[in-house]
Amino acid sequence: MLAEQEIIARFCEAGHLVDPTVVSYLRERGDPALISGILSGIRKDCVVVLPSHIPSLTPKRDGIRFTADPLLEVVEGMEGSAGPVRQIEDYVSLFRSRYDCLGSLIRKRSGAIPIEALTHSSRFRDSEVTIIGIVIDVKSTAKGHRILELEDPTGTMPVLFNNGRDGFSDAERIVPDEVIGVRGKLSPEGKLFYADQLFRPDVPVQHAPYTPKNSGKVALISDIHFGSDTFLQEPWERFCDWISAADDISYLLVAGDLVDGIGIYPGQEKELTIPNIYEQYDRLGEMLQTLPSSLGIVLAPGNHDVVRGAEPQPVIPPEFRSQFPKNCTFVENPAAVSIHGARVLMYHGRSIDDLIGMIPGARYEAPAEMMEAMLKRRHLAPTYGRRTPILATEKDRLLIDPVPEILHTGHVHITGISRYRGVLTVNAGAWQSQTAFQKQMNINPTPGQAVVVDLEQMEPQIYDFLS
Ligand code: D5M
Ligand code: FE
Ligand code: ZN
Repeated sequence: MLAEQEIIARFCEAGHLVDPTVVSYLRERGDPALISGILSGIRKDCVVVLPSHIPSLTPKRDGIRFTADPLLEVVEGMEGSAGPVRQIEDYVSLFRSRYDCLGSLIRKRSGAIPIEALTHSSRFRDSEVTIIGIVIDVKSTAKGHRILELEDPTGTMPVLFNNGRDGFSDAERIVPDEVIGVRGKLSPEGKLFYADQLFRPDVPVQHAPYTPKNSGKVALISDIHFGSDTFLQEPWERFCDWISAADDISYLLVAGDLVDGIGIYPGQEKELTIPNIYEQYDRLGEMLQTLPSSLGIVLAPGNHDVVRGAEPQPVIPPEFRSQFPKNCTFVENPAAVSIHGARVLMYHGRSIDDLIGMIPGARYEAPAEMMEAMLKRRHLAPTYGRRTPILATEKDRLLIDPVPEILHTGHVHITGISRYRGVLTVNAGAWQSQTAFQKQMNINPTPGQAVVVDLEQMEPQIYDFLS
């Protein structure tokens, strides 16, 4: 096991600074010989050792690309794939599929043993080992250490992270139902696993986003909330006029809460200008008819839309789509669309409320940090049973696999952008001003903004239509 300080010191002694990505790579590999190998290949006058100096960190693309026509392709979450509500027993296959996929991502970087091999024999009693499992429970002890119960298909094991250890802040951010690997040792009496190091499935450090050539720009928005009395008609119209004139924008993606819906919260009828759900969609469709027919529009549902709330959410059904123009493509929540080969993972973002409630220091004003939390866990909604309803499906549909070029969410009504290991994360704001509820909760939205991404450069830009 290599500590961060130890790695930095080794490079420092040799007269170099070292990039944090290289440090985290070396921590994960845990092999001191690797540092010597790297140092022997570095020129003496090199100031900072970067990922590009290390052959095994050369950029690699993840997954299959779809670079042929059509230019817009729904890769996951096309109409009909969400499936019906299933039996409660299907949660077993949901979590098994989560463990298998995310566990194998961790296993690629760190050999692991089954929990059963630790509990049923004394062979590994004195050695450092890695176990991988789903966190079935996690809490802090009276002394501020972190204790959790880890489960794999062979057994369960209580795991302790000491708060005096290097990297404890990562352990503080462990949430229920995420899949992690822990490296450490079993206690002498065999009842507790002392963890030194935490592995998350994460985005590979060498992940290289695909940037299509001559692909133009895509506008990312969310949460139109059409039909609500707080819908911002004028900023919306300014946006529509602007995008109609913007020849370089080829696609408009909307990450859910297309309309305000009916009966979503108690007393909602008093806050609606259009109290009929068919009419909400019809009027929205008519507005979208005014946009150029050459603009490809992708529409996903959110928790205010007419479909079931449990995720994956199906596409908006045909009976609500009659007024939408032909250039609209309806997708599920979540969905992955490929635009000229660049993958955009669209997710409404209900789990952001849950993550903010569980991760120390998380704030509504910085939603992109929660998107990074999703990417580290390679899961859009890691925790089951809080505010994000998740359906029992045979395969876990909320996994982040493969890694997208862009992760596009909404829901919290606050714009936020970041880049994590080459993935651009965009939480798009809303077209609804602060609601009475948000005022009570002290949530201050940033409405009337669109984020435009140049796909060739992967550069985002915020456009404000509020005034
Ligand atoms: O959610 C917009 C934001 O406001 C999101 O962060 C959740 C929060 N919100 C809104 N209504 C509620 C209720 N009733 N309980 C808890 N949190 C809420 P939206 O999906 O647009 O309603
Ligand atoms: Fe919303
Ligand atoms: Zn929402």
